[in-house]
Amino acid sequence: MRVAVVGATGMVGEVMLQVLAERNFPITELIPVASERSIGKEINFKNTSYKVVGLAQAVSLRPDIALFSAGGTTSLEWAPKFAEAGTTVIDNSSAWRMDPTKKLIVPEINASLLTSDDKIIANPNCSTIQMVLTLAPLHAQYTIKRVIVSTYQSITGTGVKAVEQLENEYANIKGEMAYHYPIHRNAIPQCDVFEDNGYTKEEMKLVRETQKILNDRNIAVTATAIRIPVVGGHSESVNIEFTSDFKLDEVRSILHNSPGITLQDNPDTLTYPMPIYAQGKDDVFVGRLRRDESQPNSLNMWIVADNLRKGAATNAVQIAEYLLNQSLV
Ligand code: A2P
Ligand code: 11C
Repeated sequence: MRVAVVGATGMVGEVMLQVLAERNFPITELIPVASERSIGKEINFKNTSYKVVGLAQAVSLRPDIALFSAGGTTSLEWAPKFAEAGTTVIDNSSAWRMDPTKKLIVPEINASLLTSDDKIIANPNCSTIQMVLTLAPLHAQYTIKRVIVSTYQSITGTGVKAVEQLENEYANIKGEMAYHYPIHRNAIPQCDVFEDNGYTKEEMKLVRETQKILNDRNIAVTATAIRIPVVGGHSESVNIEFTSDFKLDEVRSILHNSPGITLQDNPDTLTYPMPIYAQGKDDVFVGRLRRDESQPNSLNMWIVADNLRKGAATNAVQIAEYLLNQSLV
């Protein structure tokens, strides 16, 4: 496979390269792509050095697959050009996710929707991926009526600038601000921009993308997304109301047997998921499973995942692996 990584010098792009290498994705030629200012820069991949190229040159090289993580504007303009040249694009931005002609894929849930005609495939938002991965098997069993989610999101979701802001604040250095407010010793109740309804775009991604991936517009979702000074991953407190009742042990066993999920749930041993332990791992970690005693058929749980891995790079590479294994590229 000839694979382009668009945004190869960015936070997610770098993890994409790591994940491609770790999983031994069969790459015959790597094409690292970034903005004009990075052209010519050397990128090391599996002990070989590759030179960063610009988008136009990358299109002309007609890679088999292009993994995009260079922002929505770049995706909107350039993904169609790659697609037209015959390249299959897996796009990590929000540009195409809600386009009814594009598929929004979490491989464990809905990869079987993909065909060789899908030339632009959308990778969901990080906070959505970790939540839907756990919701999907429970929805299949008990039918979800409503989800209430509050997130505690890592600054790595914002990119390099946010990590620099936190480091500067630790060191008491005045520098460029990725957020409107300090993030050290703080919790900012705003991820992404506000929409007209008073929710942030991040919160509405949790609503809309969940319904699209689970292919069920009847699932009611309401979200509050918070940025906290953490680097290892996103955490989520999730309350789920089902149509039918459940047994807690059965929920545990469903989650335990679902691919991509690690159950960490034992109050006796203080076992529960946390971002410092999720960092660098591909699984989604679930714990603090409790029946919501305030109303029928309802469950509380806590979900943690490395937002740069399963939330972005790993999910994108798994889509590429599926395409390859099914001979769709
Ligand atoms: P560059 O390093 O040249 O700016 P992050 O989200 O961590 O800030 O990374 C964004 C990634 O997207 C980087 O690799 C960045 O390249 C790339 N990028 C940003 N804007 C463009 C653009 N207009 N064309 C191509 N790549 C871009
Ligand atoms: C965050 N979820 O943590 C974002 C980052 O829609 O792909 C990724 C934004 C997106 O702020």
